[in-house]
Amino acid sequence: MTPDTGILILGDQLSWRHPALHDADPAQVVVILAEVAEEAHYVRHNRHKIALIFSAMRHFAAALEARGFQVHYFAFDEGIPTLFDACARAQQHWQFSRLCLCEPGEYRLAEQMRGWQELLGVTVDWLDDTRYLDSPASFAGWAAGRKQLRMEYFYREMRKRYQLLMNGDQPEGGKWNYDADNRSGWRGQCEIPARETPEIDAITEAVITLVNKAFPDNPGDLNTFRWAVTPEAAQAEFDWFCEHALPLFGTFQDALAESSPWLFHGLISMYLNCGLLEPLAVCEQVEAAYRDGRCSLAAAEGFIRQVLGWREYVRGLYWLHMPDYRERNALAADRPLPEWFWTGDTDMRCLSQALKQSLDLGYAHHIQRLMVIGNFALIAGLDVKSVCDWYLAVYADAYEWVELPNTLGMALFADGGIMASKPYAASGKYIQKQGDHCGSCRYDPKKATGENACPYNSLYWHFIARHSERLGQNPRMGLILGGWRKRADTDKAAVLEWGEHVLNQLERL
Ligand code: FAD
Ligand code: DLZ
Ligand code: SF4
Repeated sequence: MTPDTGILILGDQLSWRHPALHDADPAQVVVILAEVAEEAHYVRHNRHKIALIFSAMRHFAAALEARGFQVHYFAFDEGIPTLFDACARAQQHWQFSRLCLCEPGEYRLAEQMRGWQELLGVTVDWLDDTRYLDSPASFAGWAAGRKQLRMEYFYREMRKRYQLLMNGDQPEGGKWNYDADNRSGWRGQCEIPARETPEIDAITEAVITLVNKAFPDNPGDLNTFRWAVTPEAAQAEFDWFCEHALPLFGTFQDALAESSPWLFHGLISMYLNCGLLEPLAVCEQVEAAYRDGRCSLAAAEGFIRQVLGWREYVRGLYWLHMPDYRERNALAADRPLPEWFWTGDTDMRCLSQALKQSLDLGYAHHIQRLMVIGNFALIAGLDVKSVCDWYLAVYADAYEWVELPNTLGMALFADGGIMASKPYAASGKYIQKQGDHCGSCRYDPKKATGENACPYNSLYWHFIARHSERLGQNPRMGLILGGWRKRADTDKAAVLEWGEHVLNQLERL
């Protein structure tokens, strides 16, 4: 039978819960998947991200066929420029009269897709992405009329809505948030469990060869490719996390370790974001681990807050504030990105390690992204657009809906406080407290001036001083500003002068 409907499935929508697949009759539809130049090139994506998506797309296509679906797959070497071209070619071939699209994760693509009905001359059905736990419309309703948006209140609503870690209408354990239990620094207190690499099959091998050849200038060392590319393999990774890492996830959530890029983190954002794992299912599995006594309440709550709270909250903010959001630069930060952001070659040990693993592995955990790399970009006043493009490029889990609010809003405070109630600025003292990098660094975290002084220290005070007027209006900055103002004038002048010196030689740090 000739299909009357085309269904486009994007590289980050590889889920059986895709709204168009839900009750589709395989005999009536053709599913289109396309590896295209525009999506692969709109930033210098990490090779890990491209390889993960292409391999997961190819595996998903095979699984669709196994369930009886007709699939029209465009491989990268067919040279299809855009997703629109792929749909147009598939339509010419199959002559379907209806195309189903599920709302994409990026504003850029959503804008393009709005013109497709007219350009293709077929009916385009636009479906909500029901894989998320909140919708942009529902978030806008929650946000309407509130003077200030805060994740914590949104999160409480979501806990009630999904009855996660609840006793009736009360939070399990009597408190909503156990963040205070989740701040231990890393001093090698215990063994970090070793992780195994999921199987690399012939499909993934072929994709790795293709990506190495077609993207020679992109970051990413595919000799270290370690990502699952099917829902089953991603689930096995998550099961491993629940058994081996979840019990200490909360305790070391904010830690930084020389010996491990992963610590006790989930390594699941890349799967949640492309459809291989479902957010509600992972939260339920973690709650079950807590209820069975396999992890503490602080660990379970800490994890669920990230997925049910932060992840949905940033998506809500993105759609609420786009397209203006990406133009914001509240602190007028415009200093060029040092070249070493693309190599990791800096003597700052914490930063070098975070940059190198981001570039090579396509992964850094939250505190590296926020308090090592983001914090440096914030206090050095690096150009907001360049920093956002860098984050969108280097991580295997990066899509604008989640990258932009986290980078522009949370890390750079460039939205003026929509996302964060105060800038996440910190000196070397914080990094020293949270981890063990400083012992291997040529800089001294206790010094603020002089050749071996930790650059984070003078840059931090330079940041506070140059934005003191604006930050003075923020009650949460009162103590810090008060402390700064009370310091002796000579002391302040020396730190600021050194900070200026550091800013003038960022490339050489
Ligand atoms: P875990 O520590 O195991 O956490 C579990 C899950 O919680 C994550 O997989 C993720 O889905 C969710 N989560 C945790 N924090 C956040 C958050 N702030 N926003 C959204 N989801 C969250 N996450 C992305 O998925 N893509 C990005 O492009 C991205 N860019 C970021 C940029 C900056 C500057 C910062 C500060 C954070 C960014 N994050 C991003 C959020 C977070 O750092 C990653 O989700 C997390 O590090 C992924 O690793 P994990 O799966 O091991 O997470
Ligand atoms: C990130 C990405 C890449 C690298 N390549 C493709 C692709 O070739 N085909 C595709 O359908 N999707 C790809 N993606 C994911 C899309 O960029 C993503 O769907 C949009 O950015 C919306 O989130
Ligand atoms: Fe990072 Fe400063 Fe510590 Fe070096 S001394 S590792 S730059 S915090």
